[in-house]
Amino acid sequence: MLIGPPYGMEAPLARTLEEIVQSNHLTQDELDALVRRFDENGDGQLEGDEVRQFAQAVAPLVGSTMEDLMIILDFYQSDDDPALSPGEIRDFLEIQI
Ligand SMILES: [Ca+2]
Repeated sequence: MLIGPPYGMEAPLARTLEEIVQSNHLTQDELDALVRRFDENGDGQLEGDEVRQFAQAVAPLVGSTMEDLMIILDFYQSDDDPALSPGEIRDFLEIQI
């Protein structure tokens, strides 16, 4: 019998967040898994506290602070929607850092 994490079916990330950040490229699977990791209300986007958690996780990997990252993330808002969509997260991870 397989004993896995409580949410069992979740695909594990093949690479760590640090490796993804350093490579400036992420696959669709990696993007999906990342969004799921921080998307607490399950709406498929990151907003409010979810964005702060994401920024907090990424900041030390890029030698930045969470506050600075929050400002940078604002630039990646390609629409009026205050939430970060998966596409905006991809742009941020592939272009900014
Ligand atoms: Ca969300």
